[in-house]
Amino acid sequence: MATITPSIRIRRTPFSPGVEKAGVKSYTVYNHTLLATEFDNYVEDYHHLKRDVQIWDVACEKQVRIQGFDAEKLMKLLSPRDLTKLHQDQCFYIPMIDKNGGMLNDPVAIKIGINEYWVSIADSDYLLYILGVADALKLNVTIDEPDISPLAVQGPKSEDLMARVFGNEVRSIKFFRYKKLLFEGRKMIVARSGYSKQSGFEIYVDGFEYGMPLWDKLMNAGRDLNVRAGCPNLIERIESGLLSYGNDVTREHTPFEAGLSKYVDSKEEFLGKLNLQKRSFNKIIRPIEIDGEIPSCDRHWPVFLNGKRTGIITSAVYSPDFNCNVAIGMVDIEKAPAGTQIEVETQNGFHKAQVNSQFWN
Ligand code: THG
Repeated sequence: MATITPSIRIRRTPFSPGVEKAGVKSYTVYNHTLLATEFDNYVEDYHHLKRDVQIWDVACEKQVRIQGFDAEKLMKLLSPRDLTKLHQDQCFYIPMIDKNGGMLNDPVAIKIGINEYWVSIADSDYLLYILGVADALKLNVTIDEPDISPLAVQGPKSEDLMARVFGNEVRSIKFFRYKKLLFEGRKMIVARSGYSKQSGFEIYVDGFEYGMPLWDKLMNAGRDLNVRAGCPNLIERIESGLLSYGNDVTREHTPFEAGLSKYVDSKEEFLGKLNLQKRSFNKIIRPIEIDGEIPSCDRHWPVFLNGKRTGIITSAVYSPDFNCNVAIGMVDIEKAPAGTQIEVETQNGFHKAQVNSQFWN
């Protein structure tokens, strides 16, 4: 197998030495930054995540910081989600759209204060878009990418491990809320969130130099909990229906097609509002079960209904717990409801498949 040539453009993170020491097997590149994809292998990593606790270097989830008098105004212009409901100790998952209603990113937004928000971005150069909007509208804000690196602690034993390092206060943090807790005298945002459904936390590590000390402290404190280095797991995230921007959803799709309509509820003006409301849509994200042995999903797999194209598969993998191949597809909303028998064409040929309603709820 060929490897990626290391260079400055492909950024390392504060936790890279820990990831390497743990024996990372493969990486992807996300926001121009290294992101591990496998340590042991997808299946072992998956069972371990669902049983124990893992430390994830997700520093690639870069923070776009918006500060200043117009910060809230700008956030409301960018977001179809009702941000009047976002409290000062809270995070919101938000679809972000362009003027035509197409998805540009699906970050987690964090309200730090009246005049400060962090946008924890998915894999698109979303800082550039925010900067363009702010400059064009002459808003009174500064926009930058601070030295803040998310570290995720995920898995059923995550709360016990976090309590050993940050104290019992972590136990009272509610889902998608945060507290500012001390690590080595430095206040850091600790949220109950993360890119898995196995429960967990994200620490927004404030300062590169705190990265490895925190990594090591968590690893040492969790030995008897069988803590390991991990990463977002392909199998677990498809089972859980967590979308991957750039894979499952792109600018071609509205939040409705992405299955994110519950996050479109802003009553105020936002960029693209009218076009989003006017734009018709006939496709939607659905869970799909594919028969037979499938290769890795590194290209769109066409989906057929009675021999006619009816959509695409964008992510797929074998799930040991569900004992079938789980997939995410964008299919015709009317012609392919749950239960529809379809066919999927992979690089290895045709497979019988079924639109499902069961793995996500
Ligand atoms: N954490 C942080 N930043 C991120 C991600 C993250 N940025 C990039 C990427 N991941 C964004 N994508 C998602 C997708 C789903 C969720 C979070 C980020 C998620 N969704 C919950 C769910 O679907 O159940 C619920 C969200 C809600 O109710 O508001 O967790 O993982 N910091």
